[in-house]
Amino acid sequence: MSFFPDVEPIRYAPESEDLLVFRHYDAERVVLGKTLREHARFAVCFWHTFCWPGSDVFGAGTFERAWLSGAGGGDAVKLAEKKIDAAFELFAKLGVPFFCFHDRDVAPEGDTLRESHALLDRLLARVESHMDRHDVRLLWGTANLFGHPRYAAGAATNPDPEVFAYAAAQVKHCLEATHRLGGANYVLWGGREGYDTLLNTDLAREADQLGRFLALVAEHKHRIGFRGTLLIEPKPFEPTKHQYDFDAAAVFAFLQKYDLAREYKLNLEVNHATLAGHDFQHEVAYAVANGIFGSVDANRGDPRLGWDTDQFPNDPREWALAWLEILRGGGMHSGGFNFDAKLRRPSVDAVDLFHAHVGGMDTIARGLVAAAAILEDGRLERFRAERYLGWDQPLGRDILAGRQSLEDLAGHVLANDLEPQPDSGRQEMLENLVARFV
Ligand code: XUL
Ligand code: CO
Repeated sequence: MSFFPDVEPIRYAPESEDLLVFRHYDAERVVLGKTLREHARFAVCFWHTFCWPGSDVFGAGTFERAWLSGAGGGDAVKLAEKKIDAAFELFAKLGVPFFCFHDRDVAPEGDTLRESHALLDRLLARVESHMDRHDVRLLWGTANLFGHPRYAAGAATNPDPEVFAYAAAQVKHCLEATHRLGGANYVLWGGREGYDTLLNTDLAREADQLGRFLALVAEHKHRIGFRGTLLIEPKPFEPTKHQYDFDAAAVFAFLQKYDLAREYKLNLEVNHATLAGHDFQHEVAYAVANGIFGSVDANRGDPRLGWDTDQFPNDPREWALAWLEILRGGGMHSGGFNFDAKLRRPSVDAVDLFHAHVGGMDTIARGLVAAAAILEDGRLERFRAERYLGWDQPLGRDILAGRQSLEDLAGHVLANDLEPQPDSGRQEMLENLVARFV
């Protein structure tokens, strides 16, 4: 049975007038020594694409999907099976090499944790059989530690240690399932790890709890021999007023405090960067500079809306700038580009899922091709390198090597009557240079 009978596998056809083709994502095209498929490692997520019915806080779901209701009745397991079948049909037709899921996306929650584990195992067997037949792998798995009411006041940071224990049991099972499926990474987004008011919150205590939780996850990863990367996904707020994993810098400080910086990298999401008041490029550059860049949740926010709109990417320039940082850092390793993005509610047809992903993949491919061309052109890199040349001279080298005290530096300036002259930063020229490629 086909869930998308009207959609043919998407082809790369840059000259075509058809709107359901790739115009930029030529998976086999090689730039900087790798194919676009290998560079981008695209992934489709289960939650927005297959689980979300198009509801919002003001209204019910707008999408009619055979795997959410309808034929087959309300049997939750039957529907979950259909959802998995539909997902793999979409992955294959889009030609994406990866997918991502939360435990509760693929299997309904049972009455007890034991039952939830059994349901997940049963449904993941179906996922595995699809993975055997299609060339699709798991980019990352994650546990949903935010949906159930037990987690309303946090999971690891809950005032009740029994909730911590429950979350630990859930993550243990999901990490093991991710390992079984050969996942390349495991993600921890701090769903409700944060607070709404300090009147009832002991911030220092909650940080220690979270530090302990993440240490336990890392320990277990090694115990079971999972070789994938552990990733933390920063977000500044929503659902809580203040999320602890605010942005890349906050997470890096946290990881260092709890001696976890060798165990975790970051899964950076564009819309989360926007909410934190950063350009996405900044978050990527910061993570690369500190050796914690891991993976990307690809989407976009709205410049006038202060919440997580999770729209599909459509700005090649934004992606060219992000790619520049990623490529300077050596490219993607275990990570990839996961479309953590959803349709707008009136986009009710299943074909809209294809238009959305095709546009997102094309946008990111365009950014990649542009960034590779900028690097090959070399002028941007040369300009930046030359701007710092002084630091390769004796004065700069001595300062960084700790061979100059404040006393020495003051003496140097006074003895030589130094009056440094500014060199132009040439921002406008560099913006024009980038515009030539995007
Ligand atoms: C929430 C969000 C999540 C994580 C996975 O804003 O981005 O979907 O990516 O839990
Ligand atoms: Co995300």
